Amino acid sequence: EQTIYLKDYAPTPYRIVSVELDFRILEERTRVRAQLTVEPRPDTAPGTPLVLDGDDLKLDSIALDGAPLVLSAYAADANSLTLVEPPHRRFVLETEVTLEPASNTKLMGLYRSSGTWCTQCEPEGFRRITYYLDRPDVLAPFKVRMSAPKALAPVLLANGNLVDKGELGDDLHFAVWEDPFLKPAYLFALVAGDLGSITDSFTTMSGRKVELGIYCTHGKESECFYAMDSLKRSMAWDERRFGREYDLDVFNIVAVSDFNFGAMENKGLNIFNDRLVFAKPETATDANYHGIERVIAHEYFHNWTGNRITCRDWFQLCLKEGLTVFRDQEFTSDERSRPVQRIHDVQNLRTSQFPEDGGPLAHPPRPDSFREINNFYTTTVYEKGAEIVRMLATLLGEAGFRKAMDLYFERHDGDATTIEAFIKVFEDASGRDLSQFATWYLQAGTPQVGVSDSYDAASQTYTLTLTQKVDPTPGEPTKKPLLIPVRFGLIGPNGSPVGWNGVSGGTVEGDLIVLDSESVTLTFTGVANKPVPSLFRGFSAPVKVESGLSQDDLLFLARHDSDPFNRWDALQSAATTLIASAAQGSTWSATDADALRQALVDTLENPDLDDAFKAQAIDIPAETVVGRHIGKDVDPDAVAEARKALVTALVGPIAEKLTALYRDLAISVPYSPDANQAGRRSLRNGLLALLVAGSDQGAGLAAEQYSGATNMTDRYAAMAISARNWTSEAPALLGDFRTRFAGDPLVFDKWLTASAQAPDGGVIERMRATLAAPDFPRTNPNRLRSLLGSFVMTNPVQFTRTDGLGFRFITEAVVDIDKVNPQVASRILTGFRILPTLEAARRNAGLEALQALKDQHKLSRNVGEILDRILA
Ligand code: B3K
Ligand code: ZN
Repeated sequence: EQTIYLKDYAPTPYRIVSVELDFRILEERTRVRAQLTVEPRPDTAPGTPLVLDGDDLKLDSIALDGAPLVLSAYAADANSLTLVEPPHRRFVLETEVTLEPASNTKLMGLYRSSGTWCTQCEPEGFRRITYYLDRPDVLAPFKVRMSAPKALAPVLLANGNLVDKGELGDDLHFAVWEDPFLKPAYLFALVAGDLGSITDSFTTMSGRKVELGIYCTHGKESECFYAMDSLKRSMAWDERRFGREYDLDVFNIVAVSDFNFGAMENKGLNIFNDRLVFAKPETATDANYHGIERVIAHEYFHNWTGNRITCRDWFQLCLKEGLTVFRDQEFTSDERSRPVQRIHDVQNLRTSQFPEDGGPLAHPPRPDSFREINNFYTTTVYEKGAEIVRMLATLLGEAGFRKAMDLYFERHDGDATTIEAFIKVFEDASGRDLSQFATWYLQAGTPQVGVSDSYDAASQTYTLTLTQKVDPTPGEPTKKPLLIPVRFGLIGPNGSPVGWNGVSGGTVEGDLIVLDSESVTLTFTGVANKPVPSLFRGFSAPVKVESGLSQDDLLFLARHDSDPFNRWDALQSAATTLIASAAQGSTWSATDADALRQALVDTLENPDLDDAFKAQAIDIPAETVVGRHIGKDVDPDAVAEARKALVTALVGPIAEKLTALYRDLAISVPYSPDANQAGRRSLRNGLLALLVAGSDQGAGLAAEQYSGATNMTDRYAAMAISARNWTSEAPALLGDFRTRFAGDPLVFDKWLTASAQAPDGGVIERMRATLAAPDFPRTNPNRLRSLLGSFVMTNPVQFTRTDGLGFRFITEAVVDIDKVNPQVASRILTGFRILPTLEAARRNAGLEALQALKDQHKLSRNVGEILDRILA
């Protein structure tokens, strides 16, 4: 298998001046004619071959400047088209290919989803549509003509503006779309189908009116309004916060049900997985509404960070993705609660990115080699990438960050650029040397920060030592120290901040310590009392902190820290430590449990905290988080047992109080997805989770909530909590849910997820039966991920069974899925990254299953790469 290296980057010898595409869509097949105006670059030697990418293509005809090419002038196969000696001047290359979109199960290129023709081109799908220089640094204006049977496809959409349309004979019609903005092929999109729609408009800050449309299956129109509202709020926010205005006259979104990931930012024509568009209270949860708002915003924000400024090559993916995730996180923080959003994002980072960064699949946010680029759309590129941008914002301050972003847009609009250029912009705008900071992009692994301190009352001196280290990751045995921004405060014995009058030994800028070497010792003078340090406020860097704080100090911070994130984090650490030590054979003292319980009660009873925050505060860390904290020789059964025991110890004495609170939090007004109501529901469901796991009355309460629920948030929570605790009611609730919502695929996904999380020994048998049912939609990514993705990522007890049944269930499923859709298969396989953390028997069972997969099957490049990296 071929590895691609960043160091081999070179621009193409030819540029594509313009693109004209003609799609003749018929029921069975689609003919694609491409006219590419091509020109050699000034320094290209005459006679240099032109090599276009293809994937699974068959050339029907080829002409140059209107004349058919003789056989000796070119070579064509499924994966490339070479002009042996193209003219040394501008010329027009015309090719024709025939596609069969209905049999395209990889869902890359042109395919059909429930009858609708649609495309996905990022990163390398355009080459499945026509021969092309399919790479992000080849930018061209596109004109697209399409014709299709009117009955099958009354709606014809592509990027840019509609410039012509009309009727043809034989019940066909056509449309012509022109996109005036230069773009790489990965942003190309086309949709043809029989779709319903809702429309609206947005007037930009300079007064231009933009027509907005959301297209969907007929009958689903009324479920698109929340997405439309999110879109308009996103457009307004990007103007306010970043001065970015939309640039075309139309912005369309299409919802399709077969899609490899969340959504795609094609210029002026975003295509969405329908789970991130459709919402109504009876079938969508608060989390679904939240997700829709976030992803609609994310794709819209790509118009500037991704489309107007794109990536030079795929190694730079983080340039657009990390930055755009940062932007969508900021949007949600401004629209909802900032601390709650921050906790949410950090929780996500810790449950998915930290495990990736600490295991066999670790890679830098800007990797320098890959075999299959689709395997690098990872949480490291996206979420760690966003943390890096957030650190830049922290270092530069709000005004400094905005100034740098303005310069980025001004300097690079229209470019396909690099991480280096991005960093340079921040250096130029701030006057700071960011060369050490840039290491965050180039080095894998989560830094571990150690803390030690001492206080000398006589001299009123406080000394704080911070150290950093990063464990080796695949291919990177040694690590460089990073520049780590540590936002901090010192808290005195009475809970209020302690000041100082001088500090030496390192760089402190206001409330920011710049940790830029392996060890920094700061000496603060004029410190009146022995403080407790509150470090990494707002999670100012994506690191693991070994704070060395006692349970007492943690619970002190949980009560007194002025930083809400650290209050939450202190509770999480306190609980994680207790569960982890119990899972490793020690027991917590009754005092520890009492103190933690009291801290939880104080949090619940604090009138100054909002419900959504309280819900996060009482959320006892998941088994996977504790397992990660333990790090090696993990026995997931022991972790699950210890967690359950702690919840039981915490809840036991206050079960009545929690039940009363749970009852008080019921909502009597009609459902609304707004942050306040959602926060109240999440607190109530958080209490339910505690009661089900830790008391006898919980299971009954959940069953009662399930039957009485008037919205999906409450109904799903009741069912999922019951399933995760495998209560005696769980099978009945799952059964009812399945029939109650039969026929709604997105609700079926919820059932699949909850089913896959059941910790009982029968879960694998039940999943096998589900998959084997003749009507199981085995080519739909949402269904497969809901069942198998949830199982590998959130059911460690059954997935990592010592007898290997869980591992083999997954490898067998991966073999089948790989034949249909390699991207989905390889994503599911990444669940095996957990192996190095497990105790030997489980680890070996997992390795055996992987080795059998490797030895016995011919696998796609996608799956092969992941497999080899985990086995390495
Ligand atoms: N840019 C797309 C992701 C494409 C994934 C290809 N495997 C959606 C997004 O990040 O916004
Ligand atoms: Zn993105």
